[in-house]
Amino acid sequence: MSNNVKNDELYQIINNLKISEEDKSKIIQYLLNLRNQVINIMITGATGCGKSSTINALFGTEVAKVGCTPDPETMEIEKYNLKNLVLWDSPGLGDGKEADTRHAKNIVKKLNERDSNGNLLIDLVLVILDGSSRDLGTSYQLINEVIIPNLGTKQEAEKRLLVAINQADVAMKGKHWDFQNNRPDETLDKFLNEKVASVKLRIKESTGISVDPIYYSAGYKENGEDQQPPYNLSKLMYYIVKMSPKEKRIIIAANMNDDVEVWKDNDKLKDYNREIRSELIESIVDCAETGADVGKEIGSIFGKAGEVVGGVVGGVVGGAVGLVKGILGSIFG
Ligand SMILES: Nc1nc2c(ncn2[C@@H]2O[C@H](COP(=O)(O)OP(=O)(O)O)[C@@H](O)[C@H]2O)c(=O)[nH]1
Ligand SMILES: [Mg+2]
Repeated sequence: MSNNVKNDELYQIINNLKISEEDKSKIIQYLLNLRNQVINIMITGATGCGKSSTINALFGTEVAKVGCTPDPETMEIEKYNLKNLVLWDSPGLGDGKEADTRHAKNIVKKLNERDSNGNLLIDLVLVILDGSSRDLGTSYQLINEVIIPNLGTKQEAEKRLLVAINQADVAMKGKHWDFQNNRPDETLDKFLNEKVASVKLRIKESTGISVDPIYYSAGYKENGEDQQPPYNLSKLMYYIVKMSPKEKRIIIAANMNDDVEVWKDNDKLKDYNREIRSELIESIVDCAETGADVGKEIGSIFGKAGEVVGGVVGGVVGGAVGLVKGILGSIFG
């Protein structure tokens, strides 16, 4: 019964759109079919690089425990089941020879796993690097020797690998971070961009694979006292959305953190929140195979709640995320 109620809600929203009946039913069909789709993302990197913090920032708090090393006995990959989204949190290298061998083996196995349809299970691998660390040797080893050789062809590898440098705020030991505005000053920005370039180069030289690394900060929370919101989290989310299979992108939206604070502070190279919104709308229009004019109409529901916040943050990843999650939540239950 509850399912019927939820469906009614969805139908109502779609029905109110000023689009053809045919397009309405196409969209509803596409969204309902998504119930049978699951997106799988692997998140890996050295212990302490900020995997748990990143997961919590992206998808809402209380998902992963921060500052916890996985059980050294089992060393299992941690699995987080969200709404049709599965996160595989796996320790990278640097925990000692024996542990490293086990971690590598687990990662290789997971990367080669296939779902019941025979497709590769992992849609996207996010490798997180600790931006405050001078020695990224084990991270390069993880990327170049463990992950990339198990991502398939060059093309497949480039499509499925996202490298992100975390802890941008403490990359220069806390210096050159503008705490007032929660962003790096010019010196730190330059330093981080050089780091991005050098990571890109090291991967390219070793494997021939071209990645487009970004830097960000997952932020931190300590006992509810000392707090710092993330920086460039929308940029990270934009890359995640863009690199995910088109038909599954909307699932990510259904799981985004609805705390507006986390999406506020980003570099100005792009309006990432707006870009995410466009990507999502485009994915619905494309996957449902509706007319081109439909995008604008969908945009009108996606945009509405954004205005409530007073235009501080636009698009889905602003205030609208709550509304969109509401709509999508009615699909994914
Ligand atoms: N300053 C700062 N600290 C961070 C950031 N991300 C994570 N941390 C801290 O780094 C430590 C390890 O983070 P955690 O998420 O548990 O790393 P994991 O082992 O990879 O899951 C924790 O104390 C976090 O609060 C960040 O962007 N900036
Ligand atoms: Mg962790």
